[in-house]
Amino acid sequence: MSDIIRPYGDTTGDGMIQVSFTLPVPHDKRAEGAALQLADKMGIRPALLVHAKPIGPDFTFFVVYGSVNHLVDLRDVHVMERDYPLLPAKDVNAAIKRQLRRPLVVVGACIGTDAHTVGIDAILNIKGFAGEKGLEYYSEITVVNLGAQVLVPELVERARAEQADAVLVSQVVTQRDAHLTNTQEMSAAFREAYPAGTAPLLVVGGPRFDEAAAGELGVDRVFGKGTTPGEVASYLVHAISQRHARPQAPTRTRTAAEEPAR
Ligand code: B12
Repeated sequence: MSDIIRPYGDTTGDGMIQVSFTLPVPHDKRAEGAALQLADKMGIRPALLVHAKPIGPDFTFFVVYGSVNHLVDLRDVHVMERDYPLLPAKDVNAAIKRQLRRPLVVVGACIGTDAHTVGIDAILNIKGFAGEKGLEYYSEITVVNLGAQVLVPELVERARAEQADAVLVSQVVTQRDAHLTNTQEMSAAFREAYPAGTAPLLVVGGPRFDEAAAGELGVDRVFGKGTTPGEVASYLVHAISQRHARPQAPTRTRTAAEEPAR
């Protein structure tokens, strides 16, 4: 296969793409002309207006289909590859037992005003996602799911109270980059609340995150759309083992009084 590719619509390499957008004008002939002008300026030539629908009195939604000349060079595409092995649940449980000698505690939440809990529930709840059971299914993982609209101080407090090994945060709403600022606020709060090197693993997820952005967000890992619980469980085991390999990161063992009745 060639490294240089073009989009495909009717015939190979015809460059056809489809885009949708909304313009702040009422739906009429002029609005449709405006949509075609935008498409032309975007290099979609010739452009066909395949859908136009008013959204209230002052806005119009468009779908435009047409050909572009741009080429994609696959050699210039850089993506974040998974750098840990995918483990079946029994191996995850065995690794936690071996490394921690107690269950791994995970505290999860949607923070800020975000009320989209389906994503974090897909990862945490026993029913899981995409045919995989959620983290609650793992005998060696204790899940505390705080639900939606959790305030950052509340999350930090609960993570401390539960002696969380990992904090899993979901952010779905991206309006005004809320997912980025909320995540940065959250990671800063954990850095402030814990002595250096002792904060829980901070993991954030949601459909519009860039998985390579962990550093700038101050978290250990970012998961994007389509993440499965098995990927998260495997990552947690991997990250915990990395931490154990680091001498400065103190490990926590449960006291007899803390042992859950199982
Ligand atoms: C269901 C839904 C709702 C439900 C939420 C119910 C609930 N309990 O969650 C309700 C009706 C309440 C709702 C409300 C709103 N919604 Co809504 N909603 C959706 C919808 C249709 C589906 C989201 C969903 O459930 N996806 C399925 C899950 C499984 O996918 P996921 O979230 O991506 O999660 C996966 C990964 O991202 C990842 N993941 C997610 N979180 C985490 C966390 C961790 C730690 C990890 C490891 C992985 C991970 O793993 C998951 C499994 O793979 C989307 C549109 C869409 N099709 O996506 C809009 C959408 C998210 N909503 C949107 C909006 C605007 C709103 C409202 C503001 C609407 C309004 N004006 O009131 C409100 C906001 C409410 C609030 N305060 O947050 C917009 C957001 C736009 C944006 N740029 O931010 C969307 C994209 C719709 C749109 N196209 O406009 N919504």
